[in-house]
Amino acid sequence: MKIVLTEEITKNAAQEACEILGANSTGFQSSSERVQVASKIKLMVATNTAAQKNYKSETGGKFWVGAERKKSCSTVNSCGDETVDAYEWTDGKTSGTDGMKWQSGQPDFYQEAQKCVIIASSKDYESRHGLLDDDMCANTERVDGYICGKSAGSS
Ligand SMILES: [Ca+2]
Repeated sequence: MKIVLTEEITKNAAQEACEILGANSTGFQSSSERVQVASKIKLMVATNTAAQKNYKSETGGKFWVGAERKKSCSTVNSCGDETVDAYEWTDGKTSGTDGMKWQSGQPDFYQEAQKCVIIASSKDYESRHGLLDDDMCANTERVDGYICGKSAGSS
């Protein structure tokens, strides 16, 4: 798995950047995998001045991951439990929802426009660090990077 620090990148551009590396925007198979990535993000951000600005904000910095809202779940609560039924991993390898742990009150499918998913990095708001939130796929605000991994045929 590769964590890339960058700024102002859309989800689509992040996916394309992962493909150039022979990978995909990645999901998390388990909570321990997600926590491991969050720890690595914390170390990387600690030495990156640009990312630290978002790291200290309430929302935190955002790293795109390989999950999206299911196309069939077009309105809030249209698919049962939003935290387990409304989103799916998109890397073609990750399964289940063990690694899909959301921030409090998320996913909220805000304005029914937030169809992509980020993992947050936050220093001053530890309760959000390493947890997921749904966000608009074209959003670049407070985006600090993306995470690649798990293309078909690799690990
Ligand atoms: Ca959200």
